[in-house]
Amino acid sequence: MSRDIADVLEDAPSNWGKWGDEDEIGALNYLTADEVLRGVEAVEHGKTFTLGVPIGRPEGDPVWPGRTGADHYMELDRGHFESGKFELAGSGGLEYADDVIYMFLQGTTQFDALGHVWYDDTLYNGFDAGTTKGGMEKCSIEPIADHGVIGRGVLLDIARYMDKDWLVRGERIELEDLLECADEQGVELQPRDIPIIRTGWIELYYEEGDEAFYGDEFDEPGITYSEDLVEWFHEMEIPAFGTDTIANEQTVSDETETLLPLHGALLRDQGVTFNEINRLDELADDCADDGKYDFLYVGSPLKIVHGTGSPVNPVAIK
Ligand code: UVW
Repeated sequence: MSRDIADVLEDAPSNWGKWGDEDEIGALNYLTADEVLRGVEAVEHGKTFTLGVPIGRPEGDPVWPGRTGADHYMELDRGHFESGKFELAGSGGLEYADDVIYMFLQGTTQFDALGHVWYDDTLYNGFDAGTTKGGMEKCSIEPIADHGVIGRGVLLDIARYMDKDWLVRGERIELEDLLECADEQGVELQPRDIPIIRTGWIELYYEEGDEAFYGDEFDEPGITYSEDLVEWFHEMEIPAFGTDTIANEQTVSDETETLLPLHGALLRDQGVTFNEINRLDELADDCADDGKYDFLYVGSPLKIVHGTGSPVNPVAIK
C-alpha cells in the first residue's frame, strides 16, 4: 500500500539549518577546496570522459514520461544568404549560422536544483513551496551553478558487478550492493565522495530504442529509500551523486511503494544534488581495463535564473 512520503520520512536525517537558514546548496557545502584537491589527487593519467548524452537527436532523447526531447531549430543558415533574405551590411562576405533550442531543463544530462522536488509544501531548508511560483525564488540552480560540483568521483559499476548489460526494469539496488561493488572493484568509498552509479539502463535506450526502454510502464532500476541507505548518505556527507537513469532511483520504490522517495529523502531533506541521465559505458570500460575507479569529477551547470535545473556535461578525469 502506498504511504504518505511525509510519514515515511518523518525521522529521516536532514541537513536543514546546518549551513544557516538561507542556505540553498545543501550538501554541496561539503565540497570545500580540500575536497577539490582530494579529487585532483585521483588524477593519474589525464584521461578524460565526458558523461553527457547527445541533445536534440532527430529520433529523440531519453526523458521522464510527460517531458519531450529537445527541439532544435536553425534560425539562420546558408539558405538565408543564398535567398537574399538576410544580409549582413559590411560583412565583406562573412556569413554565419544561428540556432535555437527548446528543451526541458531536465530533458538531458542535468543537475536538479534543490527546489526541483518537494513534499509537505516545503523545499530544502524549509523554504515555502510557494516560492516556486513563476520561477524558483529559492533553491534554484543558480547557487549550485555559482558553486560548481567538483570533487572525487567514484564509479560503482553495478551492471558489471551483477554481470549484466543493464539491470532489469524496476530492479532495486541496495546499499549492500553499492558497498560490495566498491569492494569488488577494489576502490575505497570515502566521506564526501561523489558516487556515480552505473545501471546500464540508458544504454538500453540507445541500443534497443524507445519501446524497450519505456516498456508498458516506465519503471527504472536503481537505489531507493531505506533507513540504512539514507543514513549512509548522511554519515558519509555525500554532496552529490549521479547515475545513468532518468531519475537516479528506482521509479516506484519497492520499500515505500511511492514514486521517487529519494528525491524527498536526499534532495529535499539532505540537500544532496542529483546528476541524472549520464552515459557511463566508456568510463566504465576504462575503469574495468585499468582497475582504477576514482577520478576528478567536474560538473558545471548553467546559471539559469530561477531555473529548476540545468543541462550539464560532467567530466571525469582519471
Ligand atoms: C522528476 O522530477 C520527476 O524527475 P527528475 O529528477 O528526473 O527530473
